[in-house]
Amino acid sequence: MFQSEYLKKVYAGVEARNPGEKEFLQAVREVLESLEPVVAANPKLQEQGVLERIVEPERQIFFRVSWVDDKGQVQVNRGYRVQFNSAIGPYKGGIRLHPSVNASVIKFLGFEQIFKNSLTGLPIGGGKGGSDFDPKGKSDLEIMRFCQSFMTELAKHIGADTDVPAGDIGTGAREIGYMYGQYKRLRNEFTGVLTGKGLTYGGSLARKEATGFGLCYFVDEMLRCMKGESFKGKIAVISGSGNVAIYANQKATELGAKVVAMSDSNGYVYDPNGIDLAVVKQIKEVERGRIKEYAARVKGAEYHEGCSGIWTIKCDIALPCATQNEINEESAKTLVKNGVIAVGEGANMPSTPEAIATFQNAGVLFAPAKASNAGGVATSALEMSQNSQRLSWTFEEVDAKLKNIMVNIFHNAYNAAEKYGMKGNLVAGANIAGFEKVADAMLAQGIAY
Ligand code: NDP
Ligand code: 2IT
Repeated sequence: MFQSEYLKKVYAGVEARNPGEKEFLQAVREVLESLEPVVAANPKLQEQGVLERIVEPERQIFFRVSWVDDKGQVQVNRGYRVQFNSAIGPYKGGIRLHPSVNASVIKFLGFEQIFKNSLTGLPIGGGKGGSDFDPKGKSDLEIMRFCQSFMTELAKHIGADTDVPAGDIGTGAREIGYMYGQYKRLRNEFTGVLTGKGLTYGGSLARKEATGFGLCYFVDEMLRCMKGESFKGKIAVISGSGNVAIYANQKATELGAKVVAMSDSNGYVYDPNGIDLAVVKQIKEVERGRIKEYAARVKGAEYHEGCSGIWTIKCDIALPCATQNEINEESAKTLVKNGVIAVGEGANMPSTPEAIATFQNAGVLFAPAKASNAGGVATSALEMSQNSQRLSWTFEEVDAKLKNIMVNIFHNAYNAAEKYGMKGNLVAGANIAGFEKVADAMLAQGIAY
């Protein structure tokens, strides 16, 4: 519970205004709890209503997306764009296409994006969008028609200096391509309005790899500085088998770990010899198939139905890279019992509050998503810079900048936690370090009376 009356009041206001939005409330509560010592030390935050302002999106756009399927039938989905905070730069954040998308999910993602984007050190504000459209089982033409219809409305609200969307669950290079084509048709303008673009039309080298690589750079630095350890010789388990999971696997393996399990929303595969990533890429990136097929193709691998079972596999390092709340208290306890030494969040909010407490109380190194998965959006900001310059940097240049950014985020989060008497608590440190820059900009820019 909150110590400060001010925080209590702010949180009660959020609850009253967003009833039943459990993911959004979960994300807000965690940040506000971390800010107790900051609020106590800076009375201006209360005087200027900074927290009441930061928990309310600047603008929310909910819209109808109608499109025609291959049978000629009209389908209707709901589109979302939440422009949460533009204090330090244009709104920036991905577009999620998944049937579970609703206002609570988009608002929790948009809210966390404010602090994550601030942590990157780059000038980007926070936003998020998406739709309850389910890309699974749809033809390429259906995906194209949906993306065009989605962008027909979204184009009215975004722009290279206003709001720059990107990928997230269900939105990869194919969807970004269709959306970019439609934006250009409508606006007659070739600008960096989306990131994660293809390399032939303004995309950045290393953006595809960035979230997974960045996660491993962060975890590597955390292991080194807080435990004198590294990925070398460690057993790792990575949930998911999408963009983040695949490139987390690649970098963890490069750094010397053996990744023995991956999953999707149906189940997980366990391969004691180490996952053969070329097979996963073929199934997931080329064929758009299910992870189950891995066990049919690779000798010695097993498939198990259900996704939470992946956390019962004994490992040193766990990298949840699928979705929110995928590690609950029970799974966290099992990981701890099996001797996990570090958990690095690749997905957004994959650990429940009880799971985080379980890890922290057991002395497990814990890298929170806002800090550890910021490499994706950081590289998106590097794509924006390249688009503005009309230049393309090499893979090595982008990758070196990404690594530097992730190492800095670790130290900023670590130092902020120490400064406020919570040494080693990277959850609090990331929330505080991300918040301080945004709060300073909000104070400087004043309030419109
Ligand atoms: P993808 O769509 O490429 O992959 C998502 C993966 O997670 C798939 O394996 C998917 O399985 C699985 N998954 C999705 N929903 C669920 C669910 N409800 N239960 C179990 N598994 C699920 O998305 P990304 O890899 O891009 O995103 C993964 C996570 O990383 C998300 O939390 C996202 O917000 C976060 N993230 C992404 C960034 C990026 O740059 N792409 C940047 C920072 C964070 P299935 O195929 O069965 O649906
Ligand atoms: O959650 C995230 O940070 C993303 N999905 C990436 C956002 C972006 O703008 O690259």
